[in-house]
Amino acid sequence: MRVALVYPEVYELARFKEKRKEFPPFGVLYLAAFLEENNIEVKIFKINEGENSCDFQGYDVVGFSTPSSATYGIVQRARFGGMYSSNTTIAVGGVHASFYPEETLVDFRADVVAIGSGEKTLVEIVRAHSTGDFSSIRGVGYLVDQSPKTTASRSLEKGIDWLPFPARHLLDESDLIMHDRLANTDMKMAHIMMSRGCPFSCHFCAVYQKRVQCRSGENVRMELEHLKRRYGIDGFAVVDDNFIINKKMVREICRAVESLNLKWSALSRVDTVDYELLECLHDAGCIELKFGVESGSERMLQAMGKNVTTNQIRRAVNLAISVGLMVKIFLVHGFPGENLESTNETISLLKDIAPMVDRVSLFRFVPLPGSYVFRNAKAFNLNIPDNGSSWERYHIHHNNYHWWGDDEDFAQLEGSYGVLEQFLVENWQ
Ligand code: B12
Ligand code: SF4
Repeated sequence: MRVALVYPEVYELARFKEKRKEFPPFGVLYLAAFLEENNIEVKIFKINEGENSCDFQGYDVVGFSTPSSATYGIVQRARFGGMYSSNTTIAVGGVHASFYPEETLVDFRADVVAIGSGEKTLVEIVRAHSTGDFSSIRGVGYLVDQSPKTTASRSLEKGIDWLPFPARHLLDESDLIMHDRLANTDMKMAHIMMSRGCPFSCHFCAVYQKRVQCRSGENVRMELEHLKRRYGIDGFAVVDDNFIINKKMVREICRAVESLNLKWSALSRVDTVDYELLECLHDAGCIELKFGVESGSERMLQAMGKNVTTNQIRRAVNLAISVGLMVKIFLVHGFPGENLESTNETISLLKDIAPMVDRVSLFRFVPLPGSYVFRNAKAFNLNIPDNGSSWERYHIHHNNYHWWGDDEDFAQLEGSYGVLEQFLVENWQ
């Protein structure tokens, strides 16, 4: 059996305009590793705006990964621009397919769509290739007489130590090893995932898996030892959406990696850290913590369902600095209800914490398909384009798009975004 796995390289959106490489595609790397562990041959194909007519002849299963809705169109074009053998099984998975399996089945003319975590599902799909009968596989969608049908969801194991390490050997080293992605250093580094899932429900976020699955310290240490030996890394970045959820796991990982003498960074909410835990991170080599701050306006924090206060933000930043960590913060501007007043509140918070904040990333709000705000578009008064085509509904792009409110709201939003952006440029660049 031969499987082709297809993933979209970074999409030119927002700050990714320069086409710079960000993280490796962990979804397809884990899928490929699990296929190999099951003695199934696999090759990874990268696609982007320009390169989307691949030759898939000779592959029994072609699996398309839709990591975000933003790349839906690119992946769709690759699906229809490719050359196939006559009996190929077309499978689609990823965050977008998980949220919208039925539309994905139809739009991709797919034989089967995987919903959620895909390793075991894909191996079972490959085994069902010869019969084309996917009905006994959990966590999939398929068409019966042109109508989409989904099977019962797959239960998630408590831990994920059973997963093989991502099949990095299938990609070029330049896709994996980077030099300017760890805090403000130029250290040779790699990315690593230590957990899956996030139980929080921030309204703008489209994280699919709510249940958290962790790795043990020992398992993480083994992967890092491999990365040190194979690629000679000096550091790593934890890519988990929200690394600090299970404090016991975090402490265990810190203890396990401490003696490797690697420098690293991770993401966290502001309300899950305490002094003792931050010290533990620092002692284990963590040099930078990235906080999802989002806004300095209590009203906007509440509207976004963040469930944190500006006092918690100040406290977390102070604590991180006091143990010797560098701090990066993420901001979101333009969630429904944002105006000049809330933007000024954000600027005022930033003025207070500026001396302690090393780096800032500013994102403009977009209603991500699958997020709470997208699913409750009416309640938030969102203008989601809808002419009946999934492509139009899901192709999220933001620059200058008028997502909510009237012309006056939009003018105020654009003006206040400019003020905030200018403030960041003056203080952090
Ligand atoms: C790493 C990451 C990135 C990297 C992408 C790296 C790459 N080369 O693909 C970077 C930083 C570049 C990035 C950019 C963007 N990202 Co991003 N990103 C993530 C993040 C944090 C982790 C993805 C990941 O590796 N997950 C771990 C793997 C193991 O899970 P997985 O990818 O879902 O794959 C599993 C299953 O889905 C399934 N599966 C996947 N593919 C397939 C295929 C088949 C055939 C089968 C059977 C199964 C299957 O099996 C896999 C293994 O279990 C996710 C959050 C998240 N937790 O998923 C956001 C996330 C996917 N990103 C998001 C967004 C919005 C973006 C951007 C649009 C941001 C922007 N403003 O520009 C861009 C778009 C880039 C793109 N290529 O699409 C959103 C997507 C929401 C949505 N509905 O669109 C997410 C969910 C963040 C969030 N919480 O809201 N991103
Ligand atoms: S923004 Fe972070 S904390 Fe909130 S739901 Fe998404 S991953 Fe979880």
